[in-house]
Amino acid sequence: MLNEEQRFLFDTLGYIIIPDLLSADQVAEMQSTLRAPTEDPLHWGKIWRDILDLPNLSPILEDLVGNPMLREARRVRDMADLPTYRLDHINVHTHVEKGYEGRPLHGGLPVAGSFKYHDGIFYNGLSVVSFELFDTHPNDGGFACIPGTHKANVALPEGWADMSERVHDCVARIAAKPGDAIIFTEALIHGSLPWSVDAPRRTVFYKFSPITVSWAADFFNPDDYRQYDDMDDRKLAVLEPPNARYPERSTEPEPR
Ligand SMILES: O=C(O)CCC(=O)C(=O)O
Repeated sequence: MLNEEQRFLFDTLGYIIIPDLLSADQVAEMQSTLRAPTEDPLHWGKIWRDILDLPNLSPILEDLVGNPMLREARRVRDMADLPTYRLDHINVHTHVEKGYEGRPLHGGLPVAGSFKYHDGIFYNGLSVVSFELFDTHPNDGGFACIPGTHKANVALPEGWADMSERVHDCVARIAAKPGDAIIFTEALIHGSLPWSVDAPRRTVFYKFSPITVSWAADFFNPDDYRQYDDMDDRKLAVLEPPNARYPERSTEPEPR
């Protein structure tokens, strides 16, 4: 789970960086199996499915997007410890080359995500884990956000969203090295800076939602992935469509 410093930073800023979340080998495996983003990345290789339940990521997602009440109810009933959040969709950016104009600032309440903190519990809507596969130095381009705007009450001023010509001083340029994960709520106002160097930018976004919620109109079907030996009940649970995880539902991963 997040430590106290990370909890403070996520609550205050709307994002955190987890250094070295992926090992050099895992990054190399992603770089070598990356394909056209039109295909389902979960069929590209084991690493793409491993990300569904990494031991150093899942507890953080439980903290940010999971459902502690459901987790406790399952514990009391001696049921399997399945993740209490779901994969909403995956985006893979392979189009970012020198000259890319960037993607305007977007997100924010209540358009894309939601954010609340109460009694020690985070209630996040759509939340993103972004993995850079190459270095993104702060002035080369990459992820940008206006820290704290996941709690903003006032709309983004006219003309600030487009970052192709001018980036307002309040926009933070967030650099990451391969293997780092940037975790942010879609309630945060964020976007992509213009990309200005010869090296490409390749970024993988796994986006998670609370179990009953979906941003995407299409859902994963756990049955499409049961054929892989590396899939287990926890990974299948992350791929369930939105539902309250009531017992004996048709998509329940545990043996019926
Ligand atoms: O380029 C980035 O890292 C930002 C991506 C983004 O805007 C998003 O995932 O919604």
